[in-house]
Amino acid sequence: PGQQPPVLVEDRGTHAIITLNRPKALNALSAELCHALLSAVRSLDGDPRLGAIVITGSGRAFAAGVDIKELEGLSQEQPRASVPRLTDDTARQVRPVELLDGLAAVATPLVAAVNGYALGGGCELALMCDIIVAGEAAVFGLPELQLGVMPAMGGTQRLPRLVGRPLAMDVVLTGRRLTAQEALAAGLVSRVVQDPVAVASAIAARVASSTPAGAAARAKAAVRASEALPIAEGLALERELFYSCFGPEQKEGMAAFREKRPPKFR
Ligand code: CO8
Repeated sequence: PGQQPPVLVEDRGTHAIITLNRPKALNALSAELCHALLSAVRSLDGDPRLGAIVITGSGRAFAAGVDIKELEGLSQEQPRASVPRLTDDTARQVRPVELLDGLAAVATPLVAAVNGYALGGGCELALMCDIIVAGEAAVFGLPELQLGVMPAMGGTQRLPRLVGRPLAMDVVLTGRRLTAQEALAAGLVSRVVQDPVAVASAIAARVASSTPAGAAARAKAAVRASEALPIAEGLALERELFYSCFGPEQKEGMAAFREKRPPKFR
């Protein structure tokens, strides 16, 4: 553990910004960093004031992957970890990088602001987020094969669902890196901008100010479910989640429309 905290958390009132903070190691995902990141996201997820969480990296990387120095010590005999609930006791006993699978269960929308290298586990971390905003210098890639292993934080499953098999296979097998513009054209990111943190932050603030937490969480869950469910099941889930919106948020949203005033959700 260094002197610097591995992640920095900034609470902006309506949203929060988490900055991966190992710039000298290009924010490589060490055990300590993974643990701090998931703890931070989980505690922010429980805060009703916060409408979205931005994740970014300090310096010239978003994250250049899992910390290779720590990965080197793994072996085939490592127990397969089930994804645990994060209590401090259990968390420290599980391979930390697998803890990040827990990000999939976070209800608050996650916005990745990819400022530079997003490679290997760093790219896969971005793929776990709900919206990805890239800076012009962003670089995406899955170079795990060049290390004698393969992507294992969702890259082989999420990338083809987002960009299609041909490009995903090209990226996985060749280690080819995608520029921000290529990532945009492929549908991997939704915007390429000069200042990704500022834009991600504006997106987060907009989500927070214009949407109620319950409806945002349901809509996020429904969109995410489209990656896993056959369409008939997805449509049934969507309808069920729609009706579960009818309550205080819907009453306020529709009353505000009728009274020609902005809704007050948070
Ligand atoms: N792990 C540890 N340290 C890293 C990593 C990393 N992934 N990436 C960069 N660093 C360190 C370098 O070692 C270097 O440290 P030092 O100054 O002490 O030598 C420092 O960061 C700066 O890096 P470079 O000097 O290499 O900077 P360059 O600008 O020359 O190159 C690159 C930048 C191209 C990004 C280069 O650093 C690089 O190729 N990094 C590795 C990228 C990579 O292979 N990532 C994949 C890692 S494996 C992975 O993510 C597995 C995911 C699945 C795991 C599932 C587990 C269950």
